[in-house]
Amino acid sequence: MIDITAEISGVKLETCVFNAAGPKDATLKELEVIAKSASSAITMKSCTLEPRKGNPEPRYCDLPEGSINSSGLPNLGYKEYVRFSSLLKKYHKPVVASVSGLKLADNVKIIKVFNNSEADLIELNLSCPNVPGKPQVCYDFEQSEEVLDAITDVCKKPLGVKLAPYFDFAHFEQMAGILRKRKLAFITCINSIGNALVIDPDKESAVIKPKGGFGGLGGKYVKYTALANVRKFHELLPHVPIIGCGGIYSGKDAFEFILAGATAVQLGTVFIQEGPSCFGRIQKELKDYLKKKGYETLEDFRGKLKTLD
Ligand code: RRO
Repeated sequence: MIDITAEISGVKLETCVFNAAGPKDATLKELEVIAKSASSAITMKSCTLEPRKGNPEPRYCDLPEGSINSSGLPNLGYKEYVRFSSLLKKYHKPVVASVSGLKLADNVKIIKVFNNSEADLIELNLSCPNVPGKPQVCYDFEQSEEVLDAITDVCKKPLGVKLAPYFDFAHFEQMAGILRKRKLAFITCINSIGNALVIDPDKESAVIKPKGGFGGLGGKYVKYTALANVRKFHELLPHVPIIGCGGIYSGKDAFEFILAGATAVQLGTVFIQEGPSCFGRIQKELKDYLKKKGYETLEDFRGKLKTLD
């Protein structure tokens, strides 16, 4: 028997593969599709205090090897996701609430209500690239410290943070220093790579409407950046579970993330492009790959990446 279960802060996942916050997870109908799929948890769309329609359409575009989006946090408002977390309990899977308040006071208020909800894990999204006029919090280290101090103070559930990709070792170290000082149940690496620009040369136009065409890049284009972020944070914070996200399309991709140090992986663009069958397919591919390698559990190889020096 190949075991691909995972555990995050006492929350057991039947497999290490589930959905990422964002794609097709804003309504109860969409969440029930995830609940009925092989996804091992149900992650809900990042929520704000008030409902939001999001940015003007078109705000998402499939690309040959991934996606670009500037959805702009369309969501039903946190109260609905608190309600959904109880309604989804009947599927007997962990529910992950994603919180992305537009200011610190909003996050505090939302988290306080989720404290008394049925959500199992809370992922604080510090990395949304698509709200006009709102820079990504996790690129501002002072603000990140302030937010994390306030949130870790009030949050009674296992709390994780979702980070944008970093590209410089000094930035990894700065963020790891901040995270090390706070009690975190997990880190999710990475959100989409913010403010990419995709151009249609025939139309001589950007492919999405908001922000002059700038949006978050996802899918295969970001896999190697995501792997680097998982690896670096695993090296710097070896005791914090990391959820890898970014360009996972196959069991082998999932294997690479775990080898880099991930405890679990989330699927984003592939779920949009393939639909809910991606969860079972990637879980099966991962199990088959472990079998081929003679591994029985994820612990056999987690974080054991070889380097050439
Ligand atoms: O809704 C979005 O535009 C969005 C969010 Br909140 C996020 O965290 N990452 C992303 O690529 N899009």
